[in-house]
Amino acid sequence: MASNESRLQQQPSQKDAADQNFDYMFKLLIIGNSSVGKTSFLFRYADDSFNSAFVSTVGIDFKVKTVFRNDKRIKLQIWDTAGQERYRTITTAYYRGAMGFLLMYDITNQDSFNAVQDWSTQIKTYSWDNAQVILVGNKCDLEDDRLIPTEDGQRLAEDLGFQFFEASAKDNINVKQVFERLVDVICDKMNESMEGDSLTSNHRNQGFKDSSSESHGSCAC
Ligand SMILES: Nc1nc2c(ncn2[C@@H]2O[C@H](COP(=O)(O)OP(=O)(O)OP(=O)(O)O)[C@@H](O)[C@H]2O)c(=O)[nH]1
Ligand SMILES: [Mg+2]
Repeated sequence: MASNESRLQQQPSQKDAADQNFDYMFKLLIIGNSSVGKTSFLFRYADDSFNSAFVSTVGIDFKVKTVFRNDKRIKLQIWDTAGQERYRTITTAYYRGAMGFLLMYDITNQDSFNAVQDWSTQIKTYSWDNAQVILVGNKCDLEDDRLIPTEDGQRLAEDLGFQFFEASAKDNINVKQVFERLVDVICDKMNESMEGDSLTSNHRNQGFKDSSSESHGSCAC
């Protein structure tokens, strides 16, 4: 549960973490090899900030963000995992109960793409069957250094049954869209399984209650 010092200051305040004002809580995880840009992606989404220095995550960290769907307040509790192998036991312990995953690779890093299959297996092993996954090819601003063609990412996502985006935390490309899509597919899945007890009802079945004062995502419904 540690993170580097400079980023600790930007963790959600205790007030945010304790705020009970929400209708649903979605637990999301960002996973993938070290240095693919998981932390950068989360900081871009939650704080609209970007740091070009690489400070590898130690263990696991999280941020909260609130979005709205059908006038319902959905608190996203977004866990940023360390990609380094040595933290794997800690990070996989957090998979349980996650409703959605961003599985990230770096379009300029072949190893990170090759590892996607293994990360997918980790999801199947440690999380719910119903967990929704989006495959994200990050660093699409680095077109000159690209090693993974877009089509390869698309094909792999199709094979694994995941949705697919290319994105850039640095240039803020598709960052919000990825999270919005993940929320949408989770909502769709919930509506399917609830059969009528949909998001329009006052259904508070999630374990945490919390809210962020940060900016709200727009409703894409
Ligand atoms: N050009 C470019 N660089 C990026 C992008 N996203 C992240 N980076 C850089 O890539 C490096 C690694 O980013 P991190 O976000 O720390 O990577 P991580 O996946 O969290 O790594 P671990 O914490 O070790 O698992 C940093 O130097 C970032 O500035 C991007 O979209 N484009
Ligand atoms: Mg990190």
